[in-house]
Amino acid sequence: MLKILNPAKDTWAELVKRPTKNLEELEPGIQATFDLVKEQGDDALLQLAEKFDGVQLQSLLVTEQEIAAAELKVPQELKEAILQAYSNIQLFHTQQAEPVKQVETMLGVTCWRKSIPIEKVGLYIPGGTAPLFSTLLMLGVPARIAGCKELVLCTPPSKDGNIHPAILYTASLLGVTRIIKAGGAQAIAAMAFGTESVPAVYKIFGPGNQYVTVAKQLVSKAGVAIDLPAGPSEVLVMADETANPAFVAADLLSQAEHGADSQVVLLTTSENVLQKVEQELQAQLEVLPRKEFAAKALSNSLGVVLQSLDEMLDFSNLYAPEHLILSVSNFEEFLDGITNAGSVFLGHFTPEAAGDYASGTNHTLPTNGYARAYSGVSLDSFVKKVTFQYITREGLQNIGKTIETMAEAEGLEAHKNAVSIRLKELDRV
Ligand code: HSO
Ligand code: ZN
Repeated sequence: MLKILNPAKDTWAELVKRPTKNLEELEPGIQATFDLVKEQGDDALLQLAEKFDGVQLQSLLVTEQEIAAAELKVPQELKEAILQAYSNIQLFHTQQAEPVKQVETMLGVTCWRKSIPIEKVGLYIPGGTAPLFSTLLMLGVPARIAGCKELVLCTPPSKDGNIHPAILYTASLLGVTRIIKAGGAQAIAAMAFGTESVPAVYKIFGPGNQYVTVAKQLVSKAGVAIDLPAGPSEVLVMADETANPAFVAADLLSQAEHGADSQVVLLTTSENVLQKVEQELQAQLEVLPRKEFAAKALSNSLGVVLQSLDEMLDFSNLYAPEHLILSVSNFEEFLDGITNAGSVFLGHFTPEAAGDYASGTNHTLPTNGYARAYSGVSLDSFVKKVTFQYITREGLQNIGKTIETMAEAEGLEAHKNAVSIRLKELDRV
């Protein structure tokens, strides 16, 4: 962890920059994958599963038997944990639904807005070193609450051609319509353009490696919506003298273990706290199974000593972290000052892992400074908000002149006429 003591304010903008990667060079290869999927459909997916996942698949689609077999493999304790998390996530996201409010803006002019589910959504769950069934819950639960009709899941198979049983168990709880053994850019292409087995969807969600990230950016240019511009995970912890260094280190490591490119930041007013956290980091790192990833991530990370709590807040707002943990005694005093963060964890007993799994909030959040303007995934991500209006005859008489005057001033005579022609008719009868 790079240690920085009282950096001058004019250096902050440089400090909050994430280690950037230029992903544009991946585009031609991904475009070639897209072309293959468009031309050869399922066959392309089978060929690429052999090439990239090292497996000759009998079938792309997961069968009912595979789901039933997976269910037997998930330990009871894990099933209960998944059900508890499901219930909390459902409770929190159900409350995000907005009641339809009809507003009469002028007498006889009524407007309202209604959420309509996106009919077909694609969920991508990466393979690799961690089977992220928790991410499937974070995407599938709000999709179900929103009322999306088709939930298509793509996830890469392991070398034996199977998908992790907890992913299949979670998918079956959610009533996922179709589960396809496909990963990488080819899975994104299949969900965007459709193949014999994979229905084309209108919006694609979920994390992934660089290839998946670039593939999502490319399909979004082609008119398929995506959830968020994804980047490596990050956490920023603000710690005062009351912080427990072991807790702080554990939180930093819980994010660092995601991947070598994760970034963690510690802000503190106390050099003593920074020193103790560093000792704890070393001790806790030693026994972590994913020590290699976490150590690499720590080497890109920052420990910054600042002069006051207010300075910590300013720095954090400039950084706009995906996760912000306030390990301070008086967190209430900070709440109004937080302007940029994906999700915030308050006090000494609220680990970020709670939000990652089970408290109820969503863990698909804006990274890489996007928290300045983007929100995390929520119920809203799975709906479109459609406005409606109804104008009575009297209403048009009330609002007509305003529209005519404005249309005329913009030089748009046909717009004006759409009102005038009706007003004339009303005058006549
Ligand atoms: N912290 C990750 C989500 C996750 N953590 C999934 C554990 N499993 C999102 O930044
Ligand atoms: Zn996590």
